[in-house]
Amino acid sequence: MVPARTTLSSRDAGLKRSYIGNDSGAEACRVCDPIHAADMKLPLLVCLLFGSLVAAPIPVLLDTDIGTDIDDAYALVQVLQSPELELLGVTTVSGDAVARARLAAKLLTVAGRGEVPVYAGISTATQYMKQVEWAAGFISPALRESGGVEFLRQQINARPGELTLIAVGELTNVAALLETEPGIAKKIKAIALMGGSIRRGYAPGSKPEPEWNIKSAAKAAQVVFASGVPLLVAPLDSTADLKLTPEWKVRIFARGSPTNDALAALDFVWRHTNTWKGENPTLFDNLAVALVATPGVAPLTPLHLVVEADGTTREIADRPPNAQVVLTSEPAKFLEYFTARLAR
Ligand SMILES: [Ca+2]
Repeated sequence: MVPARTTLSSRDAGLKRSYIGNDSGAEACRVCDPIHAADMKLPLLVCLLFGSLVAAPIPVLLDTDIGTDIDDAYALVQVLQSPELELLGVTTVSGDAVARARLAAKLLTVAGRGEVPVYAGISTATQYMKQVEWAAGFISPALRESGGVEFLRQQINARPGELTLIAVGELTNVAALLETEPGIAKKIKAIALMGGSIRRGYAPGSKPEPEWNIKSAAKAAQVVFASGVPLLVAPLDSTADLKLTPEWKVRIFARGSPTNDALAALDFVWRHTNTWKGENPTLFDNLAVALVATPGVAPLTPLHLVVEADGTTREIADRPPNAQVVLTSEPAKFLEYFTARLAR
């Protein structure tokens, strides 16, 4: 990885501090567990001091196109398996957003988190989304078949400046949110998104090319990149080589939990029906989740990015940064991080 250090704005610096606090918090939790504390013969006072340093989980909203590529299903479980994060709700976008919401709600229920609100957002033209059949007919009091953008708006207004939005589909819902209320951008702590292609494309060594999430709704992406909300961006540069090959999946599926059994079923459906003949999941969206849960998981480079009408993302050298971007990654290191979380 290129250890590019970032020049953080005061707002970004606050974001960074809170993330670092949560990293240390996980360790502090273990230390202050009564059983382990007794083993370690730590005085109670030390534990109390550590306890005071434990940061609250980071409240997040997940906006997803779960049901087409498989990385979204893994990303939803990844959020649940990240103790640094508090999932306030899920919204869905593109294709049949209602069917996607049904899928997210069922997966959450299998995971024992059926109380998490799931709202369908904006639907668009029909897409391949065979996984949604796994959740056909699913109903839940937490599932709403419309109102995704309004749900996001209400959540953000209820806690201005506190919520991070993790956006791992096209940016249609997010742009609609930003356009629904003047000034709401300033109330969003950050948007972590998977999208773009800055210095390479899908294949190693290839030239940049319009990336799916951006090109599917380029105007929406333009709204987001011009919004002034601090952006954490995971483009193809750092995600396209994150291949979840069978040896990693064996570790995840051998966990034997109902959640991972569900992932195995969804992975199988995806593997044998996806229209682009993908064999191994690419963990595109999962780096965006990790950037929020675990700052430092990948190096950030401050860039000013603009979105062209065709979905090309271009860096402009002489403008102030509008995004912290991950340009490189170490696949084996990330896959170990990811697999350990899902297999725990
Ligand atoms: Ca996605």
